[in-house]
Amino acid sequence: MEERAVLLVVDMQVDFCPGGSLAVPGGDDIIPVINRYIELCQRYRIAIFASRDWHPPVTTHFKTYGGLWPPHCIQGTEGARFHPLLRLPDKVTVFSKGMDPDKDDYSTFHALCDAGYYLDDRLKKEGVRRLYLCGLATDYCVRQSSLDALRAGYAVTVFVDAVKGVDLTPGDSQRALQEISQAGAELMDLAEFEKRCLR
Ligand code: VGL
Repeated sequence: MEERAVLLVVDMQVDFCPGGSLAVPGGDDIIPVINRYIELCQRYRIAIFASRDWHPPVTTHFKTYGGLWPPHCIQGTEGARFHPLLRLPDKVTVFSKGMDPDKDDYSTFHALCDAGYYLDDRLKKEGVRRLYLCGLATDYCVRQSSLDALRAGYAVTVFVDAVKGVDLTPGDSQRALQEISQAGAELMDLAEFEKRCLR
């Protein structure tokens, strides 16, 4: 595979997994699959980026302050950590989002890395053309990030066996995948990705 690509592991945090304060049902079931994607990407020199929800304690994103959601992924708390079974490489680049107390923000395209770059700037700087996405939640952050990536001109692949959704309304995740696919993203599973790597 010659084109420059990045694997973006979206919001695989304690609070989004069973036991957490905004658990996506079965959110931790995808961890072994994501770990396999991470291994393959490392082998084929695809850089690994990880995004995280990183909220202040008071934000209009939370129910208590007028939003949709119970408090989750509050900066510096246990719930905001990456899931302990997730095997991110030591040199993973982390992008944080949701820091604005007055806004809902689901897209990793609004996230910042420690060095102060937005995701798009960082990808452009490194000449990346394709984004592989996996993680949580299909119908929120994965959806919004995929659509923003397509709009920004990237080729986008979503790993369908490594995402899970909230489904506040039943079927939201399925509809999100359809929307992402219709917008021009490729949907792929592990077997297909393994084949692509060997090409
Ligand atoms: C998310 C629900 C609430 C996400 C964030 O990152 O997908 N979902 N907050």
